[in-house]
Amino acid sequence: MKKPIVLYKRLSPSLMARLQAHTQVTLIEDLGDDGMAQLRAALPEARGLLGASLKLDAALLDLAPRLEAIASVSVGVDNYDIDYLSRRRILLSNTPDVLTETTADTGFALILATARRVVELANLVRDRQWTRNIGPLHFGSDVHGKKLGIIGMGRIGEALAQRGHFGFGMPVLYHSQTPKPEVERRFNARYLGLRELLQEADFVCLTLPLTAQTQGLIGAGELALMRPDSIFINISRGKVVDEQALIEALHNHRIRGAGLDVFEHEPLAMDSPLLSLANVVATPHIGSATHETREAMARCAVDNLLAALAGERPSNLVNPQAYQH
Ligand code: 8YV
Repeated sequence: MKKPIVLYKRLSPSLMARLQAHTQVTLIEDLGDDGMAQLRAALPEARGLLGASLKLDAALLDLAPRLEAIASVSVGVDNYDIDYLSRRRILLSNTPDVLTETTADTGFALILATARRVVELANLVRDRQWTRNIGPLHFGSDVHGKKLGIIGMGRIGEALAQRGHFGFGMPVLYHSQTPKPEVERRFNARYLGLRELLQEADFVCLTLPLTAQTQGLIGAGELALMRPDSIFINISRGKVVDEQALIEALHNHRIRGAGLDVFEHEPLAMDSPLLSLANVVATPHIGSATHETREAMARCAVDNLLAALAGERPSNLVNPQAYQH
């Protein structure tokens, strides 16, 4: 018998065919009121879930007594209550590695776009305001040779360090839970305390997961340690930062600018002050959003789900304590 699963993210035809060959798929694409009602109706029989960007809390998963596995199409797992899943022996998998390089590319796109004011000045051209040679009023700031500060030295942080060190000749500073000697060797990186990094870096980049320990890590006090000519980059999760404090620091030019791909609430509110600040480059959570990478992530999630439903250990198991061989 094919196990019933619920898919809450559209897959490519080939991956959909692969899932349908092995499972009985219910596809829910729109997670509005109707979609959520459909999801709740499908949960009682569901053995597996596959998707992303949906908080699957206990209230929802209590509706799924037969659930065996969740395959998240993401590396971040802050949408899941891992203790709850482990108590119920529900296997949670994610898709690390396949998105590392693409997300680090996004980080550097934001570094360059923010430092060189690319969006603001491209819009000046588009708005037919380029009427004379660009002068100091429109100058940006250099990236090459500047100090790249990375908070969170995991896979994506390392990929960012690689780009900065080899690509732009940037001294790499980093802060993480534990020092990383290999990273220091490969990129001549220097481990600093959080306060020292915030004071010394020209670019402060967040590449750490959202956890109970990192939520609100960067508040008004931390932002006040940054220099007026430094730039803040966030490609991790919006809730790692006190967004109101960041808005005030940007509005009062206590930092030069910010490149943000993630926000406390997404989509970003239409009346967010961040949308009115010229020194902000805001992108709609596009960290891993390329055709190639999202297909690779979905393929990885399908592999993880089919393995889990077959009683095997998925390659990217987030909660190994839930696995019974
Ligand atoms: C997207 C991400 O949320 O992987 C993550 O944790 O934040 C992004 O890649 C995800 O890819 C949505 O499918």
